[in-house]
Amino acid sequence: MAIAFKLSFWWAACWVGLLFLCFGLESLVAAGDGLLSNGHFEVAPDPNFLNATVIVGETVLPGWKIEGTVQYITSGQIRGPMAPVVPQGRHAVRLGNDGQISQGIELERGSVYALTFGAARTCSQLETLNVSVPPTSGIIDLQTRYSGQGWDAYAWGFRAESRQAKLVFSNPGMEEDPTCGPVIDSVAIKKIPAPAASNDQNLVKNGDFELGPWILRYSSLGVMISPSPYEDSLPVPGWEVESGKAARYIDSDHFWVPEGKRAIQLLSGIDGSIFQTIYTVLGNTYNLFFLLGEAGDSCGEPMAVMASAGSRSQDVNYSSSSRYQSFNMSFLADSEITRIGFYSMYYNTKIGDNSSMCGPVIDGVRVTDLGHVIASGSISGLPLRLLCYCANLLALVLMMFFL
Ligand SMILES: [Ca+2]
Repeated sequence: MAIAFKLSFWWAACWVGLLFLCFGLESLVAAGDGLLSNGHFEVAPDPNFLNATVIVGETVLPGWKIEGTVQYITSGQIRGPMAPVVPQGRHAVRLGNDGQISQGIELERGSVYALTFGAARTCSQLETLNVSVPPTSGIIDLQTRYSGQGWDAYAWGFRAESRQAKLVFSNPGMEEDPTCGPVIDSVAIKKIPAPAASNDQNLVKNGDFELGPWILRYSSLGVMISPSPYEDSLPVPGWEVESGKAARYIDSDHFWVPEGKRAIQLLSGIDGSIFQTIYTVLGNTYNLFFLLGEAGDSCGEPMAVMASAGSRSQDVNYSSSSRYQSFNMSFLADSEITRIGFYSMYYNTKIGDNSSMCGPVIDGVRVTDLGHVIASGSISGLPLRLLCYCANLLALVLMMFFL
């Protein structure tokens, strides 16, 4: 009798534990690297909670909480010029007026994370997408379509302020047609390790671009890196994107990458330039080394980049004789902080596909300190200040002699 009671007690305890576990999983998903819970939206809501395509009910879409007008999009279901694109699989969601989807995620407090998601605009050219993990938020500009497939994957970085957080996508726009608005698909997350500290061999952090956001495995579009105001939580650590356009983060599974598995492709001329600031010693000479290549994506030539370091800049042409070439450029530091930057000299598109943007690839960026070197390099290593001091001393002695 006592044994039977004990067994029933343990069974009951197990059931209660399981219930709590299920409830916890539904409301909060531990964010390992990869897709979020129902991040591809392929697990559909019960058809009884769909009014045509509009989702009716806050918690009927598995994994997500819904607010405002949110449509559940099925590939091929809506036809015509405003037909939304489904980036991956058969299903996606579209955020209409005041539309919002959210999911609880578990993070490591203080760590940097990058979200990757597919997004497309539908009706208006001015569509934007709000992404936030409170208290941090950002706006993704969907005005430019970088690929001819009608959608792009984007990355957005943030620093985790708490262990339990909420990821929110929302549509900040108000359209005449309440069902207009951005489409979202394939939401993934990746914890971004801190880049190794710069050293004498290389003052550039993450110069090989190996640290960066999750790349969707099925996608050959890379991931767009947009300008971000948060310097300490960049999706490609160390590297910032300037102006209003984006640069494309690419992987060796889908593109030619000069070194390792990741690199960056420059698009959009000066509007999509990337840069990094490094600490330098005033008056020292440095060498900037980098690899310039093509992505193997049938990009129309010519391709060239403008490389800059401090006040020095140089245009470098890509030659199709090899997949990539290496370049060196020396520069004199005229400040204790020097900006290293690259941008594409042309607005390239793919051969036979003017709607797909492409461009040169940068990888393996290294800056090394050469010390004090006279401009010609003929008195290599002799300290400039010592020379000036000797010249001044000689002038003083001569003056005293003649007076
Ligand atoms: Ca690389």
